[in-house]
Amino acid sequence: MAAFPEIDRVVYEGPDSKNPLAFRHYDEDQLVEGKTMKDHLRFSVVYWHTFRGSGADPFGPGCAVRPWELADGTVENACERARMAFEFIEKLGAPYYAFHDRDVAPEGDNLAETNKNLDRVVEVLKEQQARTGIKLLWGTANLFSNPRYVHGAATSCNADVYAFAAAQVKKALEVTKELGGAGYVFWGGREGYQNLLNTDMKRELDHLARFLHMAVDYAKQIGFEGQFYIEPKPKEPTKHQYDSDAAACINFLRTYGLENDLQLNLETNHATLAGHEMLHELDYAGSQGMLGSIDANTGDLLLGWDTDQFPTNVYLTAQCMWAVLKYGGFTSGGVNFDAKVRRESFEPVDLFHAHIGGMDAFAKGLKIAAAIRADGELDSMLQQRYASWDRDLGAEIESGQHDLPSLEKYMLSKGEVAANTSGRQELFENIWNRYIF
Ligand code: XLS
Ligand code: NI
Ligand code: NI
Repeated sequence: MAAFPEIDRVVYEGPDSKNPLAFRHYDEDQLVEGKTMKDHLRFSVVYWHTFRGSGADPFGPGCAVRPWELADGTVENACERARMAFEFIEKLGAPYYAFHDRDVAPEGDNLAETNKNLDRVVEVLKEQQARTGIKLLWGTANLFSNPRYVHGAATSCNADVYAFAAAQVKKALEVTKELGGAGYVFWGGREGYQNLLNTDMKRELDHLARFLHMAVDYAKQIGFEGQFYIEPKPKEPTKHQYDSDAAACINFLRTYGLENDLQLNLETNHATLAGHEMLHELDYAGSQGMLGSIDANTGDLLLGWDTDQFPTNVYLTAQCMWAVLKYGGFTSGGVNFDAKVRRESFEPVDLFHAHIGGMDAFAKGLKIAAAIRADGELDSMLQQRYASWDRDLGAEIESGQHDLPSLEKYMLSKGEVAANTSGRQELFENIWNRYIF
């Protein structure tokens, strides 16, 4: 059965198109900096929001009309849903998708049955991947929805829960490998705390690190070569999540010797919740050689929680792609729409509008970022700002030729510093805007 019989493959029609079901900027074969847009952006559709999101919120149940929710709870329904999911992704023209184990298949009465359910749906996913050429960007395990994870998973006070989570990750790694996944994500779920009085933070962090090491070891054991990522988020559901932002994650990974095995999967609205701009997170991770992938979305600053809306702001998408290009582009990662339509957008066609808008915003952002880089004006202004570090004293300090006494001697003889010049922030912003409008 088709879920979207009235919708054809979405195609590129150019900036003048008024067709709501066409791309105005995402032309997958167009070359940007010598690479197709498709290969730059590596768009991915998420299973959880797009195919499992119901629109439920704390004030009411779901109201989304979804042709694939036939008899929820059965494996047959899950298989049929998977076929319809691929119909959507294929019609949209996205090359990748991502899922949690529990998005695709229902739990059984025990772990063995649950694994069997997953295997059955994975067969369908495999057949659909082969039919369409759509690939898995990353897999992950849901270690937060089931009530057993009430105190967390890898940071639970209950060792049995830790073992269950480990078994779940083992299986999720196996199916991710089976489906040729390019990566595997750890998002903290409930790995954090609500109250420090009942929390042994050091012990929980040690356990989490041990858990990640076990995953890395098992991947090697089974020959899974995908990239591991950790996804920072500062709060929700706990008031403090251990993976709070890029800097905290990198510190954690380095402390526990995991820095060569995991990169970061950065999500826009998580950056906002952490009190950072997305560009900060991308630039920080990139500067540390750890920028892996993006969960593309945006929040609503007037609401203040993780609303996971689709990104439509070209200023934001241009900044994202500017940072991605600066650090050499995606290798295993991509632009993964960890985003959901708002509750009021409950018809199936809204899923197309949302993704088309996000893809066009990112395609336009990519073109803007490439144009800024090609002109080089901002780059040379930035270089100019640091020019004192390219010669004489600055160059000597950078190459390690100075210490405190030698700098004192230099300053005593010079008396006062060379005059500072303006930071020209408004000019930098105006030049950036020239490429936007
Ligand atoms: C939740 C996270 C989650 C991860 C995958 O806030 O963004 O969706 O991306 O577990
Ligand atoms: Ni995410
Ligand atoms: Ni999120």
